Amino acid sequence: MDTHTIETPQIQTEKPKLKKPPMYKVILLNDDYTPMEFVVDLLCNYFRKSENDAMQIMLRIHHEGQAVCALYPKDLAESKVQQVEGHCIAHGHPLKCRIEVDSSD
Ligand code: TYC
Repeated sequence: MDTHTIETPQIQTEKPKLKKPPMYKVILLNDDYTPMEFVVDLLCNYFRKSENDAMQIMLRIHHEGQAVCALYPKDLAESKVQQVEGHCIAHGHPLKCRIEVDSSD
């Protein structure tokens, strides 16, 4: 054994790569039956949109078939979908929404 060897402490120079938790898009889908006014109210009440933004989003869904309404961590996105669909069912409207992982970063 070499008694003169001095152990140099290992210093971590690289930053630990901390990954942010993935975010999920809540996407509302178009249908032919849910009234436009109901969708606007829903966007204001469940997604805290202004009346103006809610109207624009509702029209985008109506014309393009769907639109992203919000980004949340997975558990919040899932519970938002449940709340929104529950509200629609309670009022007899077929509006559906889904979530999709946001792969933009
Ligand atoms: N297309 C519906 C109508 O003409 C309106 C609508 C908009 C429905 C958005 C669902 O997610 C929706 N009454």
